[in-house]
Amino acid sequence: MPSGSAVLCLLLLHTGAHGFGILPDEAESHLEITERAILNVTVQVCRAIALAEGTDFTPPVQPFTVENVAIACNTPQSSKTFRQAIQLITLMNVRVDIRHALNASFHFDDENFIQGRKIITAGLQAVKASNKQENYEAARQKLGEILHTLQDFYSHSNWVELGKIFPNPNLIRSDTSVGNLTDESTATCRSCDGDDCTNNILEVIINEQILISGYFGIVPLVSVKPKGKCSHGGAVDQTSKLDPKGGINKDTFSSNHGHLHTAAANMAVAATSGLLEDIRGAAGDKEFLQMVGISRGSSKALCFVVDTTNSMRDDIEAVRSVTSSIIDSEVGTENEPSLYILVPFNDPEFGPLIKTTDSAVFKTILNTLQESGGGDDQELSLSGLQLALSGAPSSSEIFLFTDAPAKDTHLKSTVMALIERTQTVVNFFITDSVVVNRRRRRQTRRLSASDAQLYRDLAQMSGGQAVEVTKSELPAAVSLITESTSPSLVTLLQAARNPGKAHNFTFIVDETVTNLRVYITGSSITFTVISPTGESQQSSDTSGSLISASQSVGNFKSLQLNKQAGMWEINMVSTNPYTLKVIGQSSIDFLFDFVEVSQGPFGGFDALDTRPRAGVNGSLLVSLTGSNSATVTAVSLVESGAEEIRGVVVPQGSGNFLVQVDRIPSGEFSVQVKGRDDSSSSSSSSIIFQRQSSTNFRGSNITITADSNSILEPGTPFSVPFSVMTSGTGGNFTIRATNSRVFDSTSPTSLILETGKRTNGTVTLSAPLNTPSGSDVTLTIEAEAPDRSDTNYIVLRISIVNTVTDFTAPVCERLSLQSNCSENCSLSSWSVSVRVSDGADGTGVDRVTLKQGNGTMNTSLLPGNENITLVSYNSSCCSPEMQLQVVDRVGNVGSCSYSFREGSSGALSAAIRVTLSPLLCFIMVVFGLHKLTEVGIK
Ligand SMILES: *[C@@H]1O[C@H](CO)[C@@H](O)[C@H](O)[C@H]1NC(C)=O
Ligand SMILES: *[C@@H]1O[C@H](CO)[C@@H](O)[C@H](O)[C@H]1NC(C)=O
Ligand SMILES: *[C@@H]1O[C@H](CO)[C@@H](O)[C@H](O)[C@H]1NC(C)=O
Ligand SMILES: *[C@@H]1O[C@H](CO)[C@@H](O)[C@H](O)[C@H]1NC(C)=O
Ligand SMILES: *[C@@H]1O[C@H](CO)[C@@H](O)[C@H](O)[C@H]1NC(C)=O
Ligand SMILES: *[C@@H]1O[C@H](CO)[C@@H](O)[C@H](O)[C@H]1NC(C)=O
Ligand SMILES: [Ca+2]
Ligand SMILES: [Ca+2]
Repeated sequence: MPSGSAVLCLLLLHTGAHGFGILPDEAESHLEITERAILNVTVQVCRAIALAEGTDFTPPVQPFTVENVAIACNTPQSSKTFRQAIQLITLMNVRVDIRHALNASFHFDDENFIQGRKIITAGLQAVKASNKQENYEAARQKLGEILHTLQDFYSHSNWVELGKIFPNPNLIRSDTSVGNLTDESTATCRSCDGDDCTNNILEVIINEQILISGYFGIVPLVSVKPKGKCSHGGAVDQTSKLDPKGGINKDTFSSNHGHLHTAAANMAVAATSGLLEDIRGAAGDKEFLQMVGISRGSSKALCFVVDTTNSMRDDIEAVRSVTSSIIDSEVGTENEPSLYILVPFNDPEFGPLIKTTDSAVFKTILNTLQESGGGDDQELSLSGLQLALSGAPSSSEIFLFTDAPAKDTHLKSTVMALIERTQTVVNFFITDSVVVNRRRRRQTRRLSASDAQLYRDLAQMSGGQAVEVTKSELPAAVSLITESTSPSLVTLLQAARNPGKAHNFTFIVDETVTNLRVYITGSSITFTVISPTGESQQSSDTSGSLISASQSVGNFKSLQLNKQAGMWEINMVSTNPYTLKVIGQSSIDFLFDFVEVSQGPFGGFDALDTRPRAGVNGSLLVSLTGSNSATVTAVSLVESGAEEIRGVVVPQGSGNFLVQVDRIPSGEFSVQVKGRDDSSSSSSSSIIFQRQSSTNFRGSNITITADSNSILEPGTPFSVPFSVMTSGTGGNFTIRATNSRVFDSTSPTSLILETGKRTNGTVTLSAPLNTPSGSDVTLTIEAEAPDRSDTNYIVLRISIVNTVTDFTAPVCERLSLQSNCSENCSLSSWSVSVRVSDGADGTGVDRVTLKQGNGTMNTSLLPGNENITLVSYNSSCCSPEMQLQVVDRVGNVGSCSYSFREGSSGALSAAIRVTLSPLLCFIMVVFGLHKLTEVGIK
């Protein structure tokens, strides 16, 4: 770059965003626009569901919040997963400004309308395909990316200046014109009048309704634009200093067209709502809610990873019986798991991942699970776990059952990476297996200490338990742990000591916490519990008043504490390794991501898909869930046996807090949050609370970057370029690239790194041709230091989508319409029959739903032609209108409306649009609408 130093200086001075802001401030940011639209459409969906079910719906008060919308949807227990989904979508949105800052198409700059729309429509197809496969995580990621581009349109183009009052419907479809475009040689702007840019767009552009956008470039002396073109504007944009000077963006109030900022932001909210409505139409209401993290029941997955080799008969039986009891006691309650996942593993096979929302289906699947084979006495437990970690929703709890060592220990670091990235808790149930020895005697075989240690390590870093029991103890152990899988489980404290060491732990119990429990794993441990009022009870004392129940099985102990708000203490005494975890139920919890403050032109922060940098400062984005009034007062990183590292907390609005710490530890640490809720209904004074991450994280001196916002097409090799750097000692680093679906892949196996210098590599992946569209694959790229003391990784979720060639929605053709409607509507009825087809080149009709109308609808396939759906609708005349929503197999959504009323515009315009040739329209007009409505249009 010729003028590098000048650029650098600019980058340091200007940290505005490009597009609507990416940090909340007084103007509307991408964050706020996205959240407003998601809340808005979610309310519409919940209202429609309530209406369909005949239940009451009380809309939340304005302004909508995650909490009040979750309550209005009758799913308050979903508020954490709802917040989590919105957070992921907004972080992916913001990332576009950081990763693709200078790519004009992502921001509709430089009049790049066709390419900009392509980003939106291709991404939208991927979102729809992912939803169809229930891969909501992948759907959220892609959705965030395309919403950025969609929203930028309203700030960077002249749509608002053209006087439009509705969003541009053609940005989300590929078979239409984006608008009236112009060529490179047409002038669009004049220079602003000093600071006044209110009239800088040429009248001819406005009068002829021509769609334009601003040019943008950040390199002084090098950035150019075609003659006469408008610029984006603002201090960073160098093209705005060239004639015609000034710009047209509406990013903030102080932008050149800042007077239109609010109009543009509102239009962006409406456009985002429109895109979400299109996704809703393609997915269905219930599925849309799942995409945004809302579900009936607990919003939690029940996820089992089960060894199915020969010796596992008893364990499989235990899984069956505990699942049955969970399902039987919780179906229909708010504790019911919203998703059931099973991953079997054996040797040499593992998988597939089986996922269902239907508890009856899950029971059947478990009943057909049979033990067999296994070959030698090591099994592919980590392969099974890797698959489960890639397919389960993030923050899930996984239960793994085995009696054998892992054969695939090389996956340990990959599994750790996935646990850290998804913040999943993994519990291991390790049983003694019974083997027949050479003398034909039955003998109990226990996992060797080193084999068990692998499982213990993974359990401990994930915040789970490694329970080691005999087969006969297993059912008791499983029910002890699974009975606490409640939707609102929170962690108050978790710690581990290895080697064991006496330590006094304290934790705050707040008024909102119920069902307070302590889990301890380890052998020969004694402890004393001390309550906030100073009462104490020792582990050996069975008659004390603090511990209301205590159960032990194998190396695992569960205590139930009598609730008392305030500071508790537990004094652990042991020389054996142990883990300690204090949990309870509460609606108040927190979410967080490690983020990196961007060095790019627009500042902002980007969520990390890697371990944070060790030894240097770092940032976290923390948000509280379950309360509108709670606030974060302190965040610290807790390293085992070391001093806590306290962060500086800066509120960001929308319930988000940016936390900056001076140093990310090199060793294992967890994240502890303390906070206060001043306006709680359950107490007059304020509530002081404490929560801790389940997951234990690590920092690293290695940084890995890779980008993969493109889409993997089955049958076509897909490249993922990455780069690795270390701030520690260089050398020959080991590189591992692992994908969750065992797709063919190539990657370097080592890279020579020099301290502080980036080194590039490429992973290629190929999905077999028969991979279903909408699947996803998790790719983990790891780099390990030569002495194996330091590892980092990047975890990428890549969507797999087939090329779509069907861009049009199914069409309706009315076959007949009959009515005998009279004055007394309740005594008369009308009916319509409609033929729905997706055309010869279409993918076929997937779904027909009744969007409006109180009548009954029946659908059937045309005998002999499965591509045609026949719809018959009968209704009382009191409900004079009906609307069908028709969706094809790739999610193109259309609608048709009918009414018995003569001249009803909805019915006729739809009919004309979808079925009539111009000649017929003409005939209709000539003959009058009345007649045709009665005879029906064929
Ligand atoms: C294109 O221009 C015509 C005539 O100037 C106008 O009527 C029409 O609304 C414009 N289309 C769009 C999408 O703005
Ligand atoms: C809310 O969403 C609906 C579609 O569900 C849309 O018509 C409406 O414009 C949106 N409201 C706002 C304020 O954008
Ligand atoms: C824990 O506290 C007790 C008193 O409550 C004290 O006697 C003991 O030394 C403390 N243990 C540690 C490891 O600090
Ligand atoms: C990072 O490097 C520093 C010094 O070079 C070292 O002390 C630290 O242990 C390293 N951290 C990791 C995670 O390897
Ligand atoms: C780096 O290590 C790998 C395996 O450990 C080895 O195959 C490779 O030759 C080494 N590269 C160099 C340049 O030493
Ligand atoms: C590594 O990749 C980056 C980004 O793709 C590129 O800019 C850089 O030149 C590459 N470095 C080397 C040494 O190839
Ligand atoms: Ca085996
Ligand atoms: Ca179609």
